[in-house]
Amino acid sequence: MAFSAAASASTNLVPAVASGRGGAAASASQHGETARLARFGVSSSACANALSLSSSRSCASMGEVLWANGGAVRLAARRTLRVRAAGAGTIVQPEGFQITSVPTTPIDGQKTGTSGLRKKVKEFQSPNYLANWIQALFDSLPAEDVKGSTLVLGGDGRYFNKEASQIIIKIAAGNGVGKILVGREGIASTPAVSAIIRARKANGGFVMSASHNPGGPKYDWGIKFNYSSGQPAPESITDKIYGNTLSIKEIKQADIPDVNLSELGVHKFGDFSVEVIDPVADYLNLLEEVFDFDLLKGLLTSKDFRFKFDAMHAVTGAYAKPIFVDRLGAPEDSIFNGVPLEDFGGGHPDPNLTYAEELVKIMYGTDAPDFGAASDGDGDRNMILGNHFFITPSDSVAMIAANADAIPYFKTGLKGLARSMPTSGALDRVAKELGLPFFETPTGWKFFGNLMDAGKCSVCGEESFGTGSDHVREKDGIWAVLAWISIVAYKNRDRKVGEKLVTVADIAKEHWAKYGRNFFSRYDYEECESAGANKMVEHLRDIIAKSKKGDKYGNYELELADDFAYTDPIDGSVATKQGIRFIFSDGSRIIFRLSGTGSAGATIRIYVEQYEQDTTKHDLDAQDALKPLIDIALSVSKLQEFTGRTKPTANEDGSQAQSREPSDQDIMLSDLRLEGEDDEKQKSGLSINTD
Ligand code: VG1
Ligand code: CO
Repeated sequence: MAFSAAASASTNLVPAVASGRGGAAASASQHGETARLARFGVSSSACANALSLSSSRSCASMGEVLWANGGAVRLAARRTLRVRAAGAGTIVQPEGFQITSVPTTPIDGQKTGTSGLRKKVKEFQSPNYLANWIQALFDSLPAEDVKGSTLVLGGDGRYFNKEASQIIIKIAAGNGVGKILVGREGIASTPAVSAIIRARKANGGFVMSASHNPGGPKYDWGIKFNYSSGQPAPESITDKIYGNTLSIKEIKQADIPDVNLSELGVHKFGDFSVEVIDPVADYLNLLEEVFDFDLLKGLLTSKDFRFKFDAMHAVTGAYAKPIFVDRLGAPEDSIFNGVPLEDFGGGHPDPNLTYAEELVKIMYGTDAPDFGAASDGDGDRNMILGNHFFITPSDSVAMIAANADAIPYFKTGLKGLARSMPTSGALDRVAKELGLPFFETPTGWKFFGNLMDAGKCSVCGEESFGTGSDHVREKDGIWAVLAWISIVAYKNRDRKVGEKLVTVADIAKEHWAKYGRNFFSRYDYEECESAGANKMVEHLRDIIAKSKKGDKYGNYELELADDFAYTDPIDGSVATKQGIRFIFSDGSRIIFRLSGTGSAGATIRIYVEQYEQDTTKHDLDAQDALKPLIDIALSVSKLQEFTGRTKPTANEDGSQAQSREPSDQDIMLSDLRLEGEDDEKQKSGLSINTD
């Protein structure tokens, strides 16, 4: 018997106050409106940004029923919670609502990966799947972070977030949480959740997102928990959650009605309350402290600077217009795919040269704009493009650090720099030049948090399109875009209209001339059969166990081969088996890792890197520069033998996603090139399937 929390509620709803826009009107009926909510009720340019809509603004074209009732709002929400409740019993009855103890049994496989728990939507929809994990989380936190605590709830707007929000709210109330701050429509980007946790001194927060993984009924859903300084939960907590999922017996669930998340306002249920907040405000306030908005505005409103931002129908659609257009004066048509959709418009919300295809075409087309950027599902990744130019993520973090004087937040100097292990060594060179403390961490943002809390790191990044700073404890897509616009604006601060612009490409080339260029590329073999992938890793572990300094690999001489392990310099925690590294005497590297964010099978990632000091070689195609290393990577790993794969499914940093299935026309790694309609990019002479 499934427990049904149907509610024709008359909650003690306090009309919206936080918006300052008057909260009299309310989106009323939630009856069967999933389809409309799928588009967040947005269907016309007049309502181009549903999430920044004033609650009282009429938006008839949305086809939504908006109605006011003299300042009071009645909810008529009716939803079925997928919480199995056989034998459920009331355990407490605090003022305002009952708490039910719902018996449950452990569900296998709820182990958190690189960034939260990610599975197919169907799995999360199965009875108690999400509820078990949420309860296991509450069972893992110290009492002071649960009883009477304040938690933030946000998400990227993907399919299942609506139902998930209600489940999380009810279990939070059932466990004695005092207050949930939830972004309107359940929306808040990952960096915004981090910012809100910090600004409101919350005990932690949830992000409902599988990040860059596709969304929709057939695709992925995910949940992440961030702790009190806004950082992704450390492994000590995620391990505990996993342990609790294996022994869970009951879910504590408040019998409260579904909360209307469409309107700003506070819903009170005895000692528990849910405040629906503007997901942009706290985050934008923070960005205004970090950047020189006048400098940014000067460039974005300049007649001869053209900017494009691709929100990929993901969460930054809710942020792009309020920030870039309304606040910084960029033209409205700078933003495209700017409406968050439950299925991201059928796309893959991953800002790389493969999936942000529309933006890439514009930036590599005729009469291309000066600056292009994109962000991922939950707004923590970014891609930066100039006119016919791609900034690799590994270069991006290095270049931001090297140009930090363009950003007021860093005016007292950088505290230190950090990158994930597979990320190229470009940042290391900047740290050395600037005499800054430098850290190499395992993959995943959670490892940067301690360094930042301890005041040891200001700027950090990952090769996977993640860049950020200690203004929050997450990577931050919009921050990275504003950082780059700041750099371009700063370099052009004395320029008169009509004079040549110092371009994104100029900034990159100047950087390479000073520091040398780290050619870098990553290849993904997605959804391989797990057994084969694991065998390949075991094979590589055998090789590193036998290898020694001085071993020859083609023309390369081995310096070190190991399975990367990291000891956190702050709390001493140790993370082992974080990626197999072959480091050669000239600093070149080959790295193998299994992804921790997939929802099916195993994804093998191969990262290759080679440093080049010689400026005359900086315009080489990275695939050419890296070919010898790629050949070694394939032969040493015996990848084809173990997985049956003859080519990668994606070169995330550049080229293209070939069909997920190996086809007859096998393309060798070294032949990866943009093809067909992408000829334009080839002609440009710039290697875009690189690093
Ligand atoms: C990938 C990236 C990693 C990133 C993680 C989360 O992990 O490689 O650098 O931190 O995704 O990013 P993995 O384990 O699949 O390699 V996101 O934007 O999904 O929060
Ligand atoms: Co993300």
